[in-house]
Amino acid sequence: MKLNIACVFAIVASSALIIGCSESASNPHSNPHSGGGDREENKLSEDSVTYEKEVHLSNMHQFTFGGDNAEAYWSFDSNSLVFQTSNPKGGIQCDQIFVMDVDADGTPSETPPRRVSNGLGRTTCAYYMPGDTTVVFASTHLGSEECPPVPERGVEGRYVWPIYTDFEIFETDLEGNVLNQLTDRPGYDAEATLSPQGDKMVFTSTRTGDLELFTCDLDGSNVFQVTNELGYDGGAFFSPDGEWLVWRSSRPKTEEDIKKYKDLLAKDLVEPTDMELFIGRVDGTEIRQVTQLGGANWAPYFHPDGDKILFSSNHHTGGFPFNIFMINLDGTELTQVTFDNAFDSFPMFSPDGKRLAFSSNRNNGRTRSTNVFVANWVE
Ligand SMILES: [Ca+2]
Ligand SMILES: [Ca+2]
Repeated sequence: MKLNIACVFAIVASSALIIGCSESASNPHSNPHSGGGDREENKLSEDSVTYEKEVHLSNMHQFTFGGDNAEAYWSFDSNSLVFQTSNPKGGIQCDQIFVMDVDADGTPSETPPRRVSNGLGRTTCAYYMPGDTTVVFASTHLGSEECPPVPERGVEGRYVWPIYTDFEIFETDLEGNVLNQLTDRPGYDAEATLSPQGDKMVFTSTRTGDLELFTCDLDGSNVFQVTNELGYDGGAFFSPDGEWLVWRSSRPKTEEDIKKYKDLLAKDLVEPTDMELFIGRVDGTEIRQVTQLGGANWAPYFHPDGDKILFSSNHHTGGFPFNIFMINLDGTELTQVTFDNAFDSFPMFSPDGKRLAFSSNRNNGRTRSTNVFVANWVE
């Protein structure tokens, strides 16, 4: 059994290296020391899911096993996670929303994860509402009850993300009953997250013709546009004091890049390969760029102190792996937090500041599975 896994790993590792080399050849930020094998040897033990260099993480536990599990975000009481899962082999053809509980010692509850979306259409980006008895997430089910088609690769075969215009944001209880529809405008509305104070929501919408951030009250009223520059503005989270936002942006500058961006957006697609992190006040003032790293810098989340940001990036490799990094708000002191050789992303601190949830391809038996992990944060 072990031999088989080792063989599969060798094959996967060598093909990953080929992809990595061909993609990083054109990236000035590529790191020649990013080979996969070294990192695997850094694991603390054969059973461990933690790598030796991951000094900010301890007591790490794997919470899902198989399929594609991502965007796991904490409840306000720090005892549960809401996340999205697709697992065609397990009968989940496209992303649906699940919740699962975290025991007091940071291990998975014996109660298995349970679905809270209604099983229709595709869903994305869920977040607990204050009180932890309802969640918000985006769903395409009003457009069609089937899973929407996944787009083929874009220009020159490059990776693209679909911007499904059927996405509207809904609030449901934990049994899958839709209680409220919070958006009702043509175009994409998704990626809702809440302020830690539980008084505001931020989301991404194409209602003005570009991908922009908007805030609103928790019933969907008082919509306010935060960003208005050309490029992908999305995936926003509030600072611990609720006064700032951090998000990912693309800023196409050349005529050629602007045309490419607009042409893709007209087809409801976006290329997520060139993104940097921005912060700004919730009223849209004092917007500034935090990273200038190159590659894809995304999935940002504020450190509980409010003076640093954790995020996922491939600036160091130009392709794979993606790892979680930490950086000061002024762009200094870049620190690598995770060291898996494939994919680490979606870091989120529990509201009590004790734990980090994230999604990773580590320990997946050399499959393509992405799973949810929870670790204690070590300062
Ligand atoms: Ca809409
Ligand atoms: Ca924009």
